[in-house]
Amino acid sequence: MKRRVIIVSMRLPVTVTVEHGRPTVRPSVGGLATGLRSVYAEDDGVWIGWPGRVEELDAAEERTLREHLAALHTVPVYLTAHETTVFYEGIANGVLWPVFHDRLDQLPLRVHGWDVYEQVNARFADTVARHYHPGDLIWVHDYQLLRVPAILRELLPEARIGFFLHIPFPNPEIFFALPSREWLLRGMLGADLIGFHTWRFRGHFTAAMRRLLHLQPEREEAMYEGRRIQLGVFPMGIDAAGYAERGASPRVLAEVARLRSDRDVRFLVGVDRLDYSKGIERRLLAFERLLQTHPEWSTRVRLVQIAVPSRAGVSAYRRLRERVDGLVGRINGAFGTPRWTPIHYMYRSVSDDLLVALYRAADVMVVTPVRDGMNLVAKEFAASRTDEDGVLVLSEFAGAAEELTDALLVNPYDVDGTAEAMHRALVMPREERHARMRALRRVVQTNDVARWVERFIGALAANGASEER
Ligand code: GDG
Repeated sequence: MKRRVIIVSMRLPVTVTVEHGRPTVRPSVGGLATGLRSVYAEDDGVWIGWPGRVEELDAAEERTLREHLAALHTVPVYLTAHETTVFYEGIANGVLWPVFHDRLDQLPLRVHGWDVYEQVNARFADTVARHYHPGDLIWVHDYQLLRVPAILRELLPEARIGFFLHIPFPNPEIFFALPSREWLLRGMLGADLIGFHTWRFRGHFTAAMRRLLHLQPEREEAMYEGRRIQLGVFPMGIDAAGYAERGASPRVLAEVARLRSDRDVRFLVGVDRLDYSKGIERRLLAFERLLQTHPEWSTRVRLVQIAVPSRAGVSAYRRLRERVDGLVGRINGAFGTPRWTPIHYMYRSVSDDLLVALYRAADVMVVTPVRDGMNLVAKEFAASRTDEDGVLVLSEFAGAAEELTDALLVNPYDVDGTAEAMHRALVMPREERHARMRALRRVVQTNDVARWVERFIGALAANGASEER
């Protein structure tokens, strides 16, 4: 029998806008929303999350918003302005994000706000409890909600609770820097199933359990407070068929033709949120190095870098933006000519069609994060390439590297080595490009987002039976 699923994530899969006091709600098309639509929208399930900052609404407007959201099977959890600052920007994005991405240098000197973190997590858990019917499966997502499983376990001792971490779980030596490390770990352990993108992250997690809680977890499960907890590896996929269809559509191909109107200029493409985990600065330096060491590429190659504005309320992100602006200006100033600009830099998001057109136009896609849970951009690139062409340069430090072994794998800290990989990708013979791309496409097609959802829900519903690949 199919069981109802309650999804719990920081953000709802909708975009809310308020114009002239009238709230409107549109479903968003992100990977998670697409993959999970089949479980929350079609089977009477529900998705609980934050609709984003909505202006102050009066009671009638709030009711309208709630009705719109209910029609999309979603339930809002609101944050006050103070909570947005302390919980979301302060703790989640200012403390947990850097630590989980190995960036202790980004930690504020004094960390405070754990009480607000607990308070917001408790509100999420309360909302879940209000919508819960016995037999439902609860699936909690990500680092903003690490305490939700434990709070829910108190409220609903019998419930089946799954937790998936979308970002890396760091090496315990780094995790231990968190003042509230034990409390956070115990938060996750409220779940019956804890999922990670990779074997490595799961290994870090079990090591932290051993050293901090003196537990003896096995590789795939652990006993904790008399309960058996499954520890699973579920590398997230994408809507591969959707990207293939868009990639082959006449609109996108027309855009590709416009982008590639100058046949003599080769294209490198990078697409990231502007985040220090994405390795954008070293990528720009590697591109500069390519122009220095291989001057034959001068005027014959360009890097199109999309940097999507992100977390501008956190000072580390504002500083990063200034550094990237400076680097782009310096490199273009040093190498540009009246008819050629080496780096085309866009600090904004682009439409889905333009995004896929860039994937299709790229001779080389450069995905070089210094740390990344998975990285869906790398997978979307491969899925879009129905022409079976294009080379992926991929960081060893992206979770995706465990699966996409036919990419040119690079160490993003090795700027010279990354520059050489860019060169190698640009001169790679056609046969080799096709062979590698075919292999990449097989992986993303087989392990798509629908399969990811099936595997996680299957393991959660299986009452403890292991669902390892
Ligand atoms: C977290 C983890 C993990 C980007 N620019 C535009 C645009 N995008 C879309 C991409 C892709 C998504 O945003 C970015 O996903 P990533 O996986 O690359 O990165 P994070 O946002 O950091 O996601 C990550 C992921 O969670 C899932 O578990 O893989 O490691 O950090 O889907 O297509 N979309 C459009 N315009 C843009 O300009 N339309």
